Amino acid sequence: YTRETFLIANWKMHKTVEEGRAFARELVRRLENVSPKHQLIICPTALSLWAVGQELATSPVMLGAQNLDLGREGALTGALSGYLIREAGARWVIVGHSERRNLFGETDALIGQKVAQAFEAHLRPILCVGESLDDYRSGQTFAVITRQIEAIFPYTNSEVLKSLVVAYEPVWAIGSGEVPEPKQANEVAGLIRQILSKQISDDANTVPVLYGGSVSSNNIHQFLEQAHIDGSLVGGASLQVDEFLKMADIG
Ligand code: G2H
Repeated sequence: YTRETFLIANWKMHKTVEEGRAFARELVRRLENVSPKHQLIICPTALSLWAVGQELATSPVMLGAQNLDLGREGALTGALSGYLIREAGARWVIVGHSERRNLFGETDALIGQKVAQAFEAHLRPILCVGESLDDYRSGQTFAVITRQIEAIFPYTNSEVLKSLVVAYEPVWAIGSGEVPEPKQANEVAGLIRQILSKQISDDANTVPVLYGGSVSSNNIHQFLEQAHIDGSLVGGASLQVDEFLKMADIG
């Protein structure tokens, strides 16, 4: 099976509009005459989406948001719909990042609805799943991942599910400098595809599954060489253009 491969920058709550713009401008300049071997996506803060998108417009680099809220438009103070995100130039959106789950109290059910809303707004969702340290230590990894993936099934049909991207991010590996054994991450990525196959059978073989959590240019290749892993979602190491290009194998 051939699958798309990705390098996705999740800037989290970093970079002002001007800093985001400067990064994008530099990235576009460095990518002139280069055809990247992965699809590159930058996910800045919602505030910088438009400005960063303008800089990226003439390049192959795509734009993504880090979150979306339910609804299209209406009396929802502080909320941002998929529709507005799409209008601002994004084609992708991260859904269910562990920081959204743990720090903002997002439940499996809400995340399922957000995935559905993303599809409705013509955004491709990057669904994040991952077990906590306690889950990991008590051997619950597979059970937790299964629950998190299956939670989106009631809200999505098999047609849209084919264009899902999943990022496996063990919570204990996020921003900690600790990473799982690449083989172990590969096994979970395989499991993710197996769970998806219950819903979309063979099409699960074309759903990209990424690894995320303390990835940098020092360790990315050991993950990318795994059969079930199709790229990476990167936080801290995605904030510098040099490091980002290094991870993409572009000097
Ligand atoms: C995991 C990852 C990006 P970091 O959250 O989503 O962040 O690479 O900083 O661990």
